[in-house]
Amino acid sequence: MDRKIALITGATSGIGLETARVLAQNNYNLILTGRRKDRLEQVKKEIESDCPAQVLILNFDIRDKAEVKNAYESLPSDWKQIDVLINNAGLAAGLAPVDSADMNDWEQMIDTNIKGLLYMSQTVSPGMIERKSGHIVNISSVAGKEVYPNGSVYCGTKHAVAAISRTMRIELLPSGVKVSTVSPGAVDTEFSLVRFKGDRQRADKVYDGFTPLYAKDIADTIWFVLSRPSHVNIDDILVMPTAQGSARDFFRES
Ligand code: NDP
Ligand code: 8X3
Repeated sequence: MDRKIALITGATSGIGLETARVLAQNNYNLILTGRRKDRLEQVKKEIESDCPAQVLILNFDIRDKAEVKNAYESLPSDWKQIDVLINNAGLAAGLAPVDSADMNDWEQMIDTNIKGLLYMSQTVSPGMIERKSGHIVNISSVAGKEVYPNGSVYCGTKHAVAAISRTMRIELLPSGVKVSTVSPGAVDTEFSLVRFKGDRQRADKVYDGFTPLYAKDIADTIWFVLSRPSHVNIDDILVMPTAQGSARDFFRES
């Protein structure tokens, strides 16, 4: 295969889906993951009909470490030589203070955003280390740099992603494997619909009165990070909508 291989977690919507489209146009074959199998099949069909990329889908829940390992083991051996891992799968569940938030939401965010990312990294990085080549891109957030009320655990998970990324960057120095963090502000994806458990009105209000980022903006940023020369590592990049100045400051046209 002369195309490189990228594994993107959470490729059924939003940032992961757009990143799949961008990388397919830039000489990558893709391994796409997520829980919604029908969507994965749809994306595979779309990408393979649009460009010469090959797409392999892995349908599993990233919170389950046995499923993560089994999914990787099910890959044909040449597909196990993953050049790029995009740790993108993640979510916010709820928006509530510590004294009354739903503990199940906490479990879901911690298990997905932190533990899922770790399971994927431990599964894929040994091959990269052995080959002395590879790039891991972790999707954190402005919430990995700042906090906001009612977002303690989501912010906590994204601070953890930032800390894990910085640690892995140092651990992987001898192997030459790159580690980058991409930290977006508000991106109009299914993120808020998931956070508010299907409440479309509440989700839409998040993006009211200003132009948010779109998934393609972050996919293009990821491509920028990946396409630097071999001696350049983008350690961390914060990308915000022009109308957003911090996790809490937005300029909204009324
Ligand atoms: P979406 O909800 O559109 O996409 C989230 C993706 O994560 C989906 O493909 C979903 O797939 C996958 N996912 C969620 N839980 C699991 C799970 N348990 N197992 C496997 N896959 C899972 O949101 P975004 O594209 O916005 O989010 C992508 C990343 O970007 C997240 O890490 C998010 O925290 C981060 N981010 C988002 C921002 C925003 O404003 N949108 C800003 C900053 C960071 P499926 O449901 O099919 O399993
Ligand atoms: C998503 C952006 O500000 O809702 O990471 O936490 S925010």
